[in-house]
Amino acid sequence: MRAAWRWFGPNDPVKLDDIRQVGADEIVTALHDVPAGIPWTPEAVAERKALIETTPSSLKPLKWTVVESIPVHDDVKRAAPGHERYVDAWIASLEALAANDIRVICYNFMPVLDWTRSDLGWQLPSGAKALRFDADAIAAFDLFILQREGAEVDWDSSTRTRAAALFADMSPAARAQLTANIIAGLPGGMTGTHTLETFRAALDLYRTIDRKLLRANLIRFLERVVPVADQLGVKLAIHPDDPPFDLFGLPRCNSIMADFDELFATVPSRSNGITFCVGSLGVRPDNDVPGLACRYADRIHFAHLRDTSRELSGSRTFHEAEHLQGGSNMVAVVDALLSEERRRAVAGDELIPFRPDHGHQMLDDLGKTVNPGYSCIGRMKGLAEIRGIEAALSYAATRG
Ligand code: DNO
Repeated sequence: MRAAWRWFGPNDPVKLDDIRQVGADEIVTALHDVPAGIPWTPEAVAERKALIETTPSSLKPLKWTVVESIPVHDDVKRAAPGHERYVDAWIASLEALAANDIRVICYNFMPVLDWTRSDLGWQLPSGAKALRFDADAIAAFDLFILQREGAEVDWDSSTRTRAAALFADMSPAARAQLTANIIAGLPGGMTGTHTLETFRAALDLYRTIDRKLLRANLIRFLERVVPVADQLGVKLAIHPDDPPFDLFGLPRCNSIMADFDELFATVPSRSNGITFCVGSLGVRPDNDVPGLACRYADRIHFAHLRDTSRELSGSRTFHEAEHLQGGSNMVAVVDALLSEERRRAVAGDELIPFRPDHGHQMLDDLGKTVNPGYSCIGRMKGLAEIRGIEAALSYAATRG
């Protein structure tokens, strides 16, 4: 497997010279400063690539191989009038990347929000900090801060009761912090930052769009971009919904096996693939994550190897676990990826780039200003553990 590392560009507190030391050879990044809907130029991509790949002679080179992400403009997700120009811009970005020999593109199709958490620094018993999705806090936001019409029917009665108690106990500062965590944008997020007013307005635009329509819009988008990807040898890797269920009345259509089965059956080209994100898929007890890795093996163009733990049966609360301690069997997932790689090696296909994701904030990173989920040491620990699994399984495979 090809070890990669997400880098947010020149302002990332984790520098390229740090990344040379963590055990990764490839860089995952994007032109994060270009807003959704604006085409990336070949020159801008070349400039960023040169920044990453120009290496002092005594040091190990890094290579930019994966883009995470080209943002899909929200108008495309709604197929709003005039959205075609944003599809054209997406295609222009894809062409600019291919012109620079960057051929793996991660993207998502979640309306309005990208990944969502209630807590960005939840203290673990070890003293390290994790990201957490506390369903009670999210419900408190939905019911009492956002005061969304119809929110009551989306939360079961015990969650509503706990949410009310939680909200009553929260200080104004805690309420403001919760709001910011949910709607003010997270690192690498592909959606804008919101105030309560703009968020309500964005939700409103989805009133008539359900899961089925959203999927139809995704298919429509893919019918335009996949032929270009086919022609340029670019792999498209959709990121599963995070979390993998509807939120704030917004539909999500890439959460479970039935969603991906339909997506791949409708647009069968092998360029139409997946970012296999273990932690996102694993939030659903009905997702057999190693089973999905086997099922979609030849469409896995990129992998996010991190894991999550569901906290309470019947509730949607989860937190980011240590990379090998979550609810999915990471060893079985890596085993599935390695067996797919043996097939690819014979076929002459590219091996799978993967990155560790959402590390804990720990040790010297505690107290530092970091991109939540993207501090260095926790991710480096996750990467080391995954590389350990890979080494052990590869050795076992040579012994038969
Ligand atoms: C979070 C990331 C997501 C991901 C996008 C892909 O840490 O996994 O922001 O980059 O959803 O488009």
